[in-house]
Amino acid sequence: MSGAAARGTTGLDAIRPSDVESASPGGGRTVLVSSMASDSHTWNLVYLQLLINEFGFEVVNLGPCVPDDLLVSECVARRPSMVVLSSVNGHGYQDGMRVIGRLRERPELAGTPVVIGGKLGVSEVDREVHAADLLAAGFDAVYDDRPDGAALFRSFVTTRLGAGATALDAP
Ligand code: B12
Repeated sequence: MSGAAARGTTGLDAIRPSDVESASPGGGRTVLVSSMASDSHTWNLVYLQLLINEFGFEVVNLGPCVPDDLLVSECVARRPSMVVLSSVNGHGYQDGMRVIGRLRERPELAGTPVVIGGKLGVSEVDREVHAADLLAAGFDAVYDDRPDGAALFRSFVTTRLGAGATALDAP
């Protein structure tokens, strides 16, 4: 009998993110990647997982359409060294402004680096204002549809988490 079956859980329960074996609760080298409630896009998350693996971290990827409560509970349970949120459907600003408040109100997550990136809105208008709002609300960095986003993100990770050289450093 599987562990999930032994606990009497349903099929859906059986694949809860907290059952992912690569997770290392509280581990200093684990980064949590997630989308937010409205966004069903997935390849952005796969891309981020591979990129962060290259930085030398384990990744717990919660996937798309993650409800706020699940995101908060997984962050509190796992205590990742960083939380990376991604949104490309155009609602990232709204989702991000809501979610960062939920994360920061938890004392366990008050000092955790949390960044957001992707295509956070549907137009260029107000992009800078929205980025400033997100920073003021508690994000440590915002990467909104920038061609140099990956390089800036690597720089942030190196500075804040002390990641080693990566493939991006190759000539
Ligand atoms: C495939 C796709 C879908 C698929 C998704 C399937 C799946 N399982 O993932 C389906 C058909 C489901 C879909 C649905 C929708 N989509 Co769509 N989709 C796309 C498409 C064609 C490709 C996305 C993709 O996979 N890219 C590959 C990944 C690797 O790249 P990426 O997502 O762009 O992410 C890159 C960067 O943004 C950045 N990045 C992302 N996150 C982060 C985070 C950090 C920290 C950093 C540093 C960088 C970073 O790095 C990545 C690599 O460069 C894009 C258009 C396009 N050509 O980009 C539209 C697009 C994203 N979709 C769009 C829209 C509007 C929708 C819908 C709302 C359409 C609708 N009316 O229903 C829905 C949204 C549903 C929802 N609830 O979210 C818009 C978003 C508009 C905007 N933000 O301005 C786009 C841009 C199309 C367009 N030009 O209008 N979509």
